[in-house]
Amino acid sequence: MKEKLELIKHNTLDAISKCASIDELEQIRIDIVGRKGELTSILRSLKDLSPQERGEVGKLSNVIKETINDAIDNRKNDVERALLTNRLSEEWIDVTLDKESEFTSNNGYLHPLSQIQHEIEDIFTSMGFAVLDGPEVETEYYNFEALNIPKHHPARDMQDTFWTEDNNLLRTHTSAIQVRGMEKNEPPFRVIGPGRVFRYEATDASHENTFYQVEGMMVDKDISVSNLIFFMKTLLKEIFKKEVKVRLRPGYFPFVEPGFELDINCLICGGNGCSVCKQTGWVELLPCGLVHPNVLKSGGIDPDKWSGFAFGLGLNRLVMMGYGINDIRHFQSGDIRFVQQF
Ligand code: FA5
Repeated sequence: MKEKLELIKHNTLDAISKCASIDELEQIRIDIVGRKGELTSILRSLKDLSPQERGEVGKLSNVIKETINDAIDNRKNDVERALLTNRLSEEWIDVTLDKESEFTSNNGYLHPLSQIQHEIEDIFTSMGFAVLDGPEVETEYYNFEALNIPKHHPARDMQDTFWTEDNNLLRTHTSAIQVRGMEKNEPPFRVIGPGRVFRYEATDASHENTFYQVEGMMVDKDISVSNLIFFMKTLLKEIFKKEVKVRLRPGYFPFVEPGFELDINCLICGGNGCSVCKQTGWVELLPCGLVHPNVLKSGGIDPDKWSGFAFGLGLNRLVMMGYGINDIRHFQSGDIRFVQQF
């Protein structure tokens, strides 16, 4: 009996040492020391032995059982460690790979309009503005009525509009985001709203039917034109990294009073006149003004307590000025040679 036990021990330890899988090790445990295992059956049959033999064999069986259990546990630890080391070496990522390597060179990059939008968001968030979003398909209310442009008002003709069959429209300007901003925020607040806008108009070197704007709005106590000019000048200085010649002239927008057109000296031709500035030397870039009391009212804000400024920056023209691009139609041309330059 003792030899039989020693043989089981020898064979089992040998099998354990060669085993490389957790499941197989568990199977060995079941087969040898489990409830119906080989060793357990021997222990059960001890009753047939003489009392002296029973004592010796019982003791030996228990020692062997313990040895086998320990060997299985140790081997399991070794196997688990080996599996983990394997995984670590297979799933290893080289975070130090340099930018120019094969891995990264085919990644996409941002369109110049997205780049400028992110830059403007950074400039304004650093001055305490929150960034808002709004839908591209808008209701008449948000695009016109809440902005003091009621039905049949001639100012609707200033922005040729794409209408949908259910009487909604493709927003003609990001000013619709102003209204949503007023509904969402209690004054005082400062928000900007970047986005794509659409107009039903003929295209030329400086006009597109689909272009980008960034709306801005600040509502606080005693806001004046000098607050407006400060923020506009800070923006242009940060964008162009130099002083740019600007001019402010009266402009009519029903949602501001007074309203202005801020033009910058054409950076394509240096002010001499070209197709982009329509030979005037100036490019209309940043209409702005003090928020009309009716607009504050439609946003649920008391115009006797609060005042504000708003602006609507045309992003395509801004990028054109920054890079000397002489035709706005390049932005949507889908020509990879154009976008690869930025
Ligand atoms: C507006 O859209 C007003 N919502 C701006 C505004 C906001 C005024 C807040 C006052 C207060 P306007 O239609 O001028 O205004 O457009 C604003 C800017 O968008 C223009 O200065 C120009 O840079 C750009 N823009 C307008 N039409 C086009 C077009 N067809 N193609 C490219 N850019 C355009």
